[in-house]
Amino acid sequence: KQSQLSEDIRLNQIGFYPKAPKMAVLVKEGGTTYYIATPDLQRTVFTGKLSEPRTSPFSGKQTRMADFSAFIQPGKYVLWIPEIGHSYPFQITNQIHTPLTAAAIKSYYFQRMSTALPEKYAGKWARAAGHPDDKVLIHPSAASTQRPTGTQISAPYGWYDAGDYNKYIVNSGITMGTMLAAYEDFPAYFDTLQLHIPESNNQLPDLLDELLWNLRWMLAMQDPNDGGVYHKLTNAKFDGMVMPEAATQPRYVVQKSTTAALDFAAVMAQASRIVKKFPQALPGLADSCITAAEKAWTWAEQHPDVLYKQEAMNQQFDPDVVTGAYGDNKPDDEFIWAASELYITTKNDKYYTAVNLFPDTQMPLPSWAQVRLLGYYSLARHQKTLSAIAQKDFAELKKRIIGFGDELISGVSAQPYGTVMGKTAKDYIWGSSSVAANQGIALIQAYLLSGDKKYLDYALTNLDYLLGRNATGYSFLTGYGSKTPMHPHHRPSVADKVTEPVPGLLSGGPNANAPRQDKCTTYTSTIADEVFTDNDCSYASNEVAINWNAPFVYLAAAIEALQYK
Ligand code: G3I
Ligand code: 9MR
Repeated sequence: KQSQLSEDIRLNQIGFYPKAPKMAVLVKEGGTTYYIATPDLQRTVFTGKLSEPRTSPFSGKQTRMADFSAFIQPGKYVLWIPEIGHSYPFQITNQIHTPLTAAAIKSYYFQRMSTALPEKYAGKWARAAGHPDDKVLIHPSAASTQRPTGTQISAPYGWYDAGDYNKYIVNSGITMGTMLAAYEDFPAYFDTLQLHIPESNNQLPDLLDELLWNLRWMLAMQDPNDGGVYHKLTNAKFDGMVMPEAATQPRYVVQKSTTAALDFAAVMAQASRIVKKFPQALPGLADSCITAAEKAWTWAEQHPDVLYKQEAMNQQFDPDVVTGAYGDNKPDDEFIWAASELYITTKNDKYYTAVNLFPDTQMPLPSWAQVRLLGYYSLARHQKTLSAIAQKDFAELKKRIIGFGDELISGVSAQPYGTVMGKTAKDYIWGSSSVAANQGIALIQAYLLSGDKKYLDYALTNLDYLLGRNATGYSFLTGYGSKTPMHPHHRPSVADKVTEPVPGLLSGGPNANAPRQDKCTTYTSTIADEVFTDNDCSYASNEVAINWNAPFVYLAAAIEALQYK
């Protein structure tokens, strides 16, 4: 009998709700019976049979499932297969994912710019302030009559985008939109969620306090002279792997773009109606936000195809800017998202009629470059308050969102890990963890519109995926799980003297193309769902990013708020 730990048993390394599905996956041959046992293996509390083998379409490897959903007794356990060994310990309890949900939001506090993080809030990850961003240069690509090249503007605060030290409006857009949506869908859950941040004792929910840190920066990215929005605030080149305070290269805002203006408009419109509920704590902010949103929208209507093309920009202007591009050559979906949010907040039909809401039959999964569904989700969420013009489309919206849920879940029960994530190798792109999380959000939306619990169960399979039920064996959220990334591509985590990386950050996850993209040499597999390396050279599989953490926050919070009682 094997009583040692086996990494061949893959499961959510945190645990399970008493009354929800519970699955583990064995990726090795041997054994037929499994036991749920106390961690000392002294007492077995449940016995089950492993399933018939399933074959991975990517590797041809076989897996077998242990479905112990019928076991509902709270406690701390391992899954034990005498011929194989035992799993990491896990817990069965209600609120199992609340600590990690709070940590995933708190990770944004750790990404704050222009402020020191004192030990009181940051613990051993305390650090000095970086990037005051109060003397930001207008790059020649952004020069205007009122703001010629070299003009200084102030645009402090905001979050570091990822493992780098820049801030990008497009990526902030989907990040803010996703977390504001989480708040709109589950306000009661967030109203009591404590993050232990400097604002924790004020009148606002901590989540909103954290989002305001980035909102205030975004507002400063709008040129008050014309309503246009600078695409990003950045160094010319990426910094070395140093702490924020040591990264002191000149900062620029670069040219305005249509996608930045529209993502900005969407976020400001959405934020406006949310902060309006807190007039005492945030006097005037709702009005500032909606004014900013309408001005940005007007600019975008006048400039519908000012795309961000970094190489072309560098042909024309100096210095060359080679940081993240977030270039996107199709602003149609940004128009749909911005129009939807503006319409919901202002109730002005002109926004609704400005776009073709259903340009095709596609339901494209959200990503930084594709935000159409953010508009759909918001319209569905606010159905009851909308005018007749939108009511007539509601049936179509509902049909599409539920249909998308059906498409995501079809065939999943035969998948090697039984997760919605990974039905196709195409899921394993740069930032694949956000693919899993965004699929989860789509399923939560299908659940909210249909009331059919199967969508909630399938959403949970992707949370399980992210927390360890996957082909790499990692729980991708730093600090949460028995095997989590220790070396993410995250400058503070690399440069500080602390062994553990900053907690609550979601690693990008397996990316079939990663070795060609980051040239890191420690990958050990070429199979799509396994191309991952816990090495800080691996920005294409092991970086972190605000737009990946955000759907994780949504998914984990939604599942907690809706948890199976
Ligand atoms: O969507 C296509 C897919 O259809 C195709 O099959 C696949 C093949 O590789 O590529 C997919 O596109 C990839 C895309 O990410 C997926 O989102 C591109 O190849 C890949 O180059 C692209 O990577 C982006 C990366 O920047 C490089 O530009 C990531 O999305 C984006 O998250 C990442 O963002 C960076 C910022 O630039 C800088 N800050 C850090 C941040 C995170 O790494
Ligand atoms: O650190 C950068 C990371 O945030 C980006 O995602 C990545 C791709 O744009 O680039 C990283 O910076 C690397 C640069 O592209 C090439 N030289 C090494 C840099 C740090 O490892």
